[in-house]
Amino acid sequence: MDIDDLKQRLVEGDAKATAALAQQGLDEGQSAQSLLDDALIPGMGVVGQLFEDGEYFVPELLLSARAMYAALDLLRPHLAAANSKPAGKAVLGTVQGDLHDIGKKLVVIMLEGNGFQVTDLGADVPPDRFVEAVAESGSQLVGLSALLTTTLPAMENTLRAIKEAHPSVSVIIGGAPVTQAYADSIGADGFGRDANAAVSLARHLVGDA
Ligand code: B12
Repeated sequence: MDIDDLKQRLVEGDAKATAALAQQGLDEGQSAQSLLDDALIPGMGVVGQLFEDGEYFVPELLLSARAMYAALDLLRPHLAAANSKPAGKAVLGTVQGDLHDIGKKLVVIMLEGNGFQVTDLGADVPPDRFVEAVAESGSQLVGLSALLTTTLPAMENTLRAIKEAHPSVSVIIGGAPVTQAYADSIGADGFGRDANAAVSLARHLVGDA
């Protein structure tokens, strides 16, 4: 399986071919992590660039997102490697007003693969829903995702609401427009550039607690 082919099919938004190539890669012994890091994540970057250049519009983004999901479903069991010891509980979601949930889903998959029990609230999640979910699940950690500069303020509001209701809960944040400086400025407990960084942060903050 040619890794560039996989990337290209994702960029084209061909879910069937993307899934078939990802499966072929796995069958041939390529690691799920390398399929993600060398084809799928860079592929979504290309899609973003095409959108920025005015060559792609929302329908094309949606097709590529669908192809990404098709591949993620296949990779999930391989990424969620056996780690039976529960490492902690976490609530994850994309903040209110923001529909981007691929990156958040990747973080969920990687946390689960590292033994975290995760409540995934999906996308466009109002602050109250995070507050409730922490209480319901008894989580020690919340992860907030945002992909739009316009939804960064929702991240801050959500963080405030969570900290007010649950002062001892750690809140980590991530997503393309998020930086360490922004995380510091709103008082988040951590910022992760990617899903692996999210796992390190989670382990550091609450793991084995
Ligand atoms: C796919 C996509 C969509 C899809 C989303 C489908 C879905 N189910 O997710 C759809 C079509 C819905 C969409 C809509 C829009 N989009 Co859009 N979209 C994208 C695109 C191309 C890819 C995003 C993606 O999936 N990346 C791949 C994942 C793996 O990366 P990631 O999300 O960054 O996540 C990683 C890290 O950030 C981190 N991470 C993420 N979350 C978290 C959380 C925690 C706690 C931690 C620690 C880490 C972490 O780990 C992840 C894994 O490594 C980006 C371009 C880009 N370069 O990001 C534009 C982009 C984000 N979209 C953009 C825009 C403008 C829009 C629209 C406003 C377009 C429109 N005119 O309608 C709407 C907004 C809708 C809304 N209200 O949310 C802009 C945002 C510009 C800005 N600065 O605000 C971008 C950057 C495109 C561009 N270059 O202009 N979009």
